[in-house]
Amino acid sequence: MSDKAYALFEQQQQARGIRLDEVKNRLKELKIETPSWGYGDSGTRFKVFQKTGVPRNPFEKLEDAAQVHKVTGLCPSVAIHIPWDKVEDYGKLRSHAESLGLRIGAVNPNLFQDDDYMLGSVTHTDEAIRRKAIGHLLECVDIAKETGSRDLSLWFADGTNYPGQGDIRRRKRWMLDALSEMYKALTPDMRMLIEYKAFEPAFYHTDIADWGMAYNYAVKLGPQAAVLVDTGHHLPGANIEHIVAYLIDEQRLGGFHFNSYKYADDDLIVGSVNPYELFLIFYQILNAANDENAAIQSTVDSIAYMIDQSHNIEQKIPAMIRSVLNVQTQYAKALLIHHDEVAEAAGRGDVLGAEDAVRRAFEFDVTPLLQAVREEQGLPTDPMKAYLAGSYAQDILARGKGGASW
Ligand code: PSV
Ligand code: MN
Ligand code: MN
Repeated sequence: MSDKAYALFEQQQQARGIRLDEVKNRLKELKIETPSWGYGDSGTRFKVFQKTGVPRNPFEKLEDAAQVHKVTGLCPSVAIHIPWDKVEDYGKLRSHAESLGLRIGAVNPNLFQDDDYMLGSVTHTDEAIRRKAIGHLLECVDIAKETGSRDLSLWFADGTNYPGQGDIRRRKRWMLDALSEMYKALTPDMRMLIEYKAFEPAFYHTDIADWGMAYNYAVKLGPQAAVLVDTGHHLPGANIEHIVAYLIDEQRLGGFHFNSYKYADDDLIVGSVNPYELFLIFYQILNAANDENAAIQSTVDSIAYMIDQSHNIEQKIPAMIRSVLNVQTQYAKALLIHHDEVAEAAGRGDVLGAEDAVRRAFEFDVTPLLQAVREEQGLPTDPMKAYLAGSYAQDILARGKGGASW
């Protein structure tokens, strides 16, 4: 993209009263965490495809993640999943991350892959199994202390397939018991992010099925608990932006797991089918960032943006680069919304004018802006091209097949 294209873009935005210096600063501050499990082999319940060059251990997953950060400048932290990323010495894993210019991000417990958990983990009727599950949650808090992680992201597969299979109200209380025990173990700067999911793997009821249930647990637990919105976990037609705005206003939006889906949660590349939804999510966040209430601003500032995708058929590192670039693009577009214009039109009752003021920002091509920002940051102007032109993709083939998988 030429300087001419940027000059034109600048002129257009200045004429609209958009402060590009502020937009650029915000873009430089955007951080998106990538998941260790997005670099390993994964699949559907029908098959896990084994790819050549996939990382063989958590250390190599970090090395792959470092490549994404190197070309995008957007991804300085990596979420881990225990026991998939279990190592003997977490201090060593942390140092390895630091040597690559990264840090370890959210710690994700795994309460869904042990045979004991077939009928539930923290909501199992058998007390011994509930204890085992709580033990794992506490182990993850200890790991977070060693890795220096602020967030523990919690997703529970617990639920039932048939009416009568479980006592929903008793399970609700067991869930709260487990979360409360974990909450007490947190250090003051840690957070518990509670994820919800409408269905799958349980198909009749899921113990934390929607944002309201996650919110209720968070409120009962205390200020260090918040809701984690996984964009793929809603029933079709859900207005995710509304949920986002509501949770921010209640100061309980802790973070996102970004991905996209067409029919149901399937961890596809974020923004690949519904970029406007992603843009509208950022619209709500940026609208709240202007709130005069400092507590709301600080909620916005501490939102953890994370990718949660397992790439089945895609090349893993390019798929992750594509994902974070899609997030950056929609964020950049949302930064072009003129909030006063929207408010002014809405105040006049001008429905179409207000909608137009939001949508217009989405319609700008932000390529010249992103290229200018990358140039200022000393990053490649085309991160995907830069990665593909390098030798890393070739070099890792030496790892062979049969890498880490879930
Ligand atoms: C399962 O739906 C899931 O995709 C959840 O979103 C979790 O966050 C993720 O797996 C990792 O445990
Ligand atoms: Mn998730
Ligand atoms: Mn999911």
